[in-house]
Amino acid sequence: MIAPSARGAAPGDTIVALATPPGTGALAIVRLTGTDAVAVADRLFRGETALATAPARQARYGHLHDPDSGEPLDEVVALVFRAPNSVTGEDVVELTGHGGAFLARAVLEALVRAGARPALPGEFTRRAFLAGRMDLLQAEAVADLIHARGERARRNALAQLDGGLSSRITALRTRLLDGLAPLEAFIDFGDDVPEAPGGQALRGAIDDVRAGIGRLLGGRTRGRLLSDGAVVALVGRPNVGKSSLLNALAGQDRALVHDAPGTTRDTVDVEMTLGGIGVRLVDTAGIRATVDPVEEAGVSRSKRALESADLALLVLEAPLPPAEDDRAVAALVADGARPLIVVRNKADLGDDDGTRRFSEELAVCDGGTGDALAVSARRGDGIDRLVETLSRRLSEAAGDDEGLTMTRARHYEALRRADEALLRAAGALEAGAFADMVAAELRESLGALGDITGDRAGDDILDRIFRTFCIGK
Ligand SMILES: Nc1nc2c(ncn2[C@@H]2O[C@H](COP(=O)(O)OP(=O)(O)OP(=O)(O)O)[C@@H](O)[C@H]2O)c(=O)[nH]1
Ligand SMILES: [Mg+2]
Repeated sequence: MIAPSARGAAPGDTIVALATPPGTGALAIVRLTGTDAVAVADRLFRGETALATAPARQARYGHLHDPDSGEPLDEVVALVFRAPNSVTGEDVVELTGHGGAFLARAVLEALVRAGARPALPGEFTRRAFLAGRMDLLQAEAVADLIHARGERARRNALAQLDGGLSSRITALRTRLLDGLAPLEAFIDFGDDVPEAPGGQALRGAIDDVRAGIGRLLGGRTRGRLLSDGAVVALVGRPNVGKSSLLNALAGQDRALVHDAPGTTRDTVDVEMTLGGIGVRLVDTAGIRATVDPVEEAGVSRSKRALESADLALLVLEAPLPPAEDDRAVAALVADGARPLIVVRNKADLGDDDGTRRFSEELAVCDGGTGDALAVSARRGDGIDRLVETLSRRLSEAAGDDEGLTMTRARHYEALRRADEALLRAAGALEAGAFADMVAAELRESLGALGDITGDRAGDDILDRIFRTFCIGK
């Protein structure tokens, strides 16, 4: 955690927002934070005592009245948190009332008339950050937690909120500072120090930190899978049953199925969760050489969908021997660019030996996992096993459960800057450059690492990050 002084004083004006989802519910919580939070709430609150004299963190029962007309608004339980022992580091009041959309709006509006300002998206979390209650990685984890699209993303965000990732960045910075300190001493007091500090120790520190950065950079795919979800493309020649399979996997009649080859033209998406990861399953047009310009456009879309997929599901037709078109599609998917699962559909009509061998060979060239499954989209045979296999492969692609994966492009960009500066520092060291040149690169790298936790984040960066939050967070 970084001292508040490093980030400037928190703005003290009092803001208010609904902390629970808008709409009708059992309860609605309205939250105020700021210097006047208690005074503003007291303009509406009538209970045994005023909130100004209420002990912190103890529920107080009372009623809210309109500050102008005195008309009763709602029955509430009020909680007061006093600075600095609150989530924002300021005085905070939480008013829990009955959950009605209109009611909550009336209370909010009355609190604004009593002197509060409606909060901007993410403004509560931003104040927590400015007060040094959390660093930027943790603030982002709050947003990630709310928007988590699967169990793994949720776990990762929670670990990030706990500061797991922050302490990793801090450890890298400490190691770098240890290397930099003797160098700075030499630059400042060179006259009293006969020789530049040993390049060996510094080199060791640079190598260690670069290795640590490399490990974090290696989690990029994993991070993207967690935050954006995975794209799984169903590909194959026309009429093998891709659309039928999409419907079977999604458990709904989503894509048009027909016995005429070339039925699907546009890609069709279904969102689902597999292996704890949000998945967009994409059905594509059957791939074959065609003279029909519309079908041809569909085939191009299929190829594009395949290129951007994280996993390909190649569909073959079990009862028939492999066709020329099957081999052509197989050549497209088996390029090692992404994991591949081969499915032999229509197994209810038979399982051709040639196609079985062909599918197994393809699956083996994908790393020998042998994920070549016989299924029947029509009867539902083998669909459970296919879901299991998909979940396993996606969960492998999302990596182990360290819960310490960076999920944002911002993080990776900063890591890359830190690494490039270290590379330059190592080069300068090697070339016997002046100590202050090496030190400048090390400081640059330290700064870039600090950007990840938000040590020198300006308003523009904070605006961009907190804009994606909901109001009330
Ligand atoms: N017997 C049997 N027929 C199936 C099965 N799956 C699909 N079919 C039939 O195969 C035909 C083609 O199915 P689609 O799902 O439209 O095939 P597609 O691969 O999406 O075809 P295109 O969109 O033209 O590329 C339809 O008549 C389906 O009813 C299956 O498991 N068993
Ligand atoms: Mg189709």
